[in-house]
Amino acid sequence: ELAAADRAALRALWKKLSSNTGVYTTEALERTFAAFPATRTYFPHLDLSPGSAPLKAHGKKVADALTLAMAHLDDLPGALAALRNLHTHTLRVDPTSFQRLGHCLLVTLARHFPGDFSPAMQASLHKFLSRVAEALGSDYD
Ligand code: ZNH
Repeated sequence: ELAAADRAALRALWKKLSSNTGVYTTEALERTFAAFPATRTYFPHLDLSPGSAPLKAHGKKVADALTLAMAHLDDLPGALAALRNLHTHTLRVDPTSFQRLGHCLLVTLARHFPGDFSPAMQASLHKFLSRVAEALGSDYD
């Protein structure tokens, strides 16, 4: 589970992102769609070209959900219950796609916050993103 040290590191990093969370999640989405084109298939109705308005809008929604998750580190399943319903029943997102988005978010944050990205920070963030993916409906670890 998320230890006290994980939680403290995660909260500190998220605080650093400040009001720019949407910028980073949008970059993570761009990286995901570029590096793993199969993930695009969930968004046939959206313009996913880099910098597009729908991409930014979606990035902001994902960022806000992660901010909500950060505020409920001891109850991620509870905090994300409604989104779980969406991702399992309606969208049927596969575990691999969650893993890929998580991977790209790690790369994005490592690039923007190199000084904060110790192996311990990476491990805490990986744990967090895995728990979020689990809460949203995937079983991957
Ligand atoms: Zn998701 C949507 C979150 C992952 C796909 N999403 C969504 C939203 C949110 C989210 C918040 C919105 C909702 C409403 O509106 O109500 N996601 C999220 C998160 C995550 C995710 C947090 C992780 C981390 N997703 C994901 C993935 C995928 C997806 C991986 C695939 C690839 N989503 C999706 C879709 C949608 C969503 C498709 C819908 C969009 C539109 O707009 O239509």
